[in-house]
Amino acid sequence: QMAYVLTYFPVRGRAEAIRLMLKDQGKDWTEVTVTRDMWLEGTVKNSCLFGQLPKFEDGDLTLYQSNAIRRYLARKLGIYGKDDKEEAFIDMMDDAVQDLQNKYIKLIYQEYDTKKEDYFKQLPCDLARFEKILTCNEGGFLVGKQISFADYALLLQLLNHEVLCPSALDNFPSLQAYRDRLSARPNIKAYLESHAFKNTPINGNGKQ
Ligand code: 0HH
Repeated sequence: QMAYVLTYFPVRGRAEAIRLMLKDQGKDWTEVTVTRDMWLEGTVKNSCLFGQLPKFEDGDLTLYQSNAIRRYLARKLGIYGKDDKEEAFIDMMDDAVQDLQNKYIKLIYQEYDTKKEDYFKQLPCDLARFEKILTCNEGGFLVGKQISFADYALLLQLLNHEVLCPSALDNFPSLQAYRDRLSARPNIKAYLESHAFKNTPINGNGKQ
């Protein structure tokens, strides 16, 4: 079987949920790193279907759009629920995580110096929703009894938010337990402790 190829910038950004999923599922891939200079030259950008990265290749299949890539791999690796109903719930949860991620990205790239206090005020309200979901689901994951692609996205958002605001999870015992449990999965633990993860900035503008 040919190796997967993931092409992205030297940041965690929109590739990290793909990387974390592949690591946890024990899959190898080749990482192609595009630097700022390579990107600004224009040839790579022009070759991308929507002029953006990440790009993901599986043999002769080339995909763009990080969430399409995540769902493709989730289907292929069997981490997209056990039936149609779970699949729909996983989509719903993932969309909710995306809502949080979009707020985070807006803060980091557009409002970091002006709206941080407002963001910190709103954050407990957003996290409380996930706290409740995880408290109510005895399976230990967002949906059902097995990890899904949405869990990797939520774990990364929790880790990113703790960097932004170290006390973010203070009043959320279920979120803390979830963060600890997922971070302790052997492949995830090794990855989170790796040079590759630790030395890759979260965002492209140096803010975190
Ligand atoms: N909906 C798409 C997806 O989810 C959005 C992709 C996207 O926004 O896949 N790609 C951005 C990079 S993500 C992109 O290609 C943010 C990371 C920033 C790191 C930048 C490093 C230096 C780049 C000069 N942006 C480049 C562009 O649009 O030209």
